[in-house]
Amino acid sequence: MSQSAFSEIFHSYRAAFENFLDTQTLFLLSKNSAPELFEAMKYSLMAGGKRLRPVLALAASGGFQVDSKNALFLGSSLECIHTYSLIHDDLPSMDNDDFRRGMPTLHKKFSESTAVLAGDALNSFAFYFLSFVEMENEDASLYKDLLEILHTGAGAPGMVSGQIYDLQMERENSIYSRNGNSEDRVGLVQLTHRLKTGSLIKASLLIGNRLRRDWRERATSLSKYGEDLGLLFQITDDILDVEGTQESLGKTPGKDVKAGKITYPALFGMDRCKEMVLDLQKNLISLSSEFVSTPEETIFFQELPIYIGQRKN
Ligand code: GRG
Repeated sequence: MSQSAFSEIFHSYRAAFENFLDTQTLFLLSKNSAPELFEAMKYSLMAGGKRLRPVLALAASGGFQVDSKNALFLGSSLECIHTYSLIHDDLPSMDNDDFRRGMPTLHKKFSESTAVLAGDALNSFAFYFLSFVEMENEDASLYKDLLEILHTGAGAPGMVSGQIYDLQMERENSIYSRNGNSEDRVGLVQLTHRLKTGSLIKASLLIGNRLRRDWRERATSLSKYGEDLGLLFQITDDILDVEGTQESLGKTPGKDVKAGKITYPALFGMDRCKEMVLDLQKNLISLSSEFVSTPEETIFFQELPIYIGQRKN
């Protein structure tokens, strides 16, 4: 197994999604939005992220072995949610960031009110895009399940509550460091990570998987894989915040430390965090054997944890 075979698969999924975004998704956004709103959404969507969530949905749905149009619509939903969360997270009332994906943040480029509204619109488009998924066979619970997975990952049960905990931790950090015992702090950081970042990553896998006929058999192990992958992603993100540069990250590094956030490196130290990365990678590789069924899936899901743990942005 090699990272280059993985890289080829990842890039082919990503290229398919970029093409879909350019042709289908942007067309639907522009057709249904005021010009300034469209320009703002397009600015952030097309700023060039890794497209990890659409790639995960495509991979979990079976890649190109099946008709990928449905998975690409799901990818559009996920990328719209992800982009809206970054736009809102960067606002002065939240993380107050000037750079994202190597470019000025949306509220810096346009205005704060436009950034709030572009985020709102992207969130709503995400749910609209589910309506373009075509039902195959008689699958009466398909749309209910897609809506539920997206809401659970992106909404109050997932990402939005994670963001609230994150802001709360930042606000109350001095209280926690003075009064909270270390178990409370570890618990809160784990919960925040699981919800803020992990829940949308897990939802990306589960929503793609829901397109398959054998979705029921794979859901439990894929869900465990998604949880560990989310944790791996976030610990790596915390490490990058300490070790990364503005150039490689495309955003301001060192913000967590400056804000006095209780992160994984702050709690456990860098050495232990790097060990955790290795442990999670091993565990993920072993978990993947519970659900993969083709050589392409084996390469993708075994090598993905290495890619996530070694990423530079
Ligand atoms: C505003 C409701 C709301 C939620 C915000 C996602 C999030 C919650 C905040 C972003 C803060 C942050 C940097 C979290 C770390 C994990 C993360 C989501 C990183 C960015 O994701 P990537 O690396 O970004 O996939 P690209 O640019 O590659 O798409």
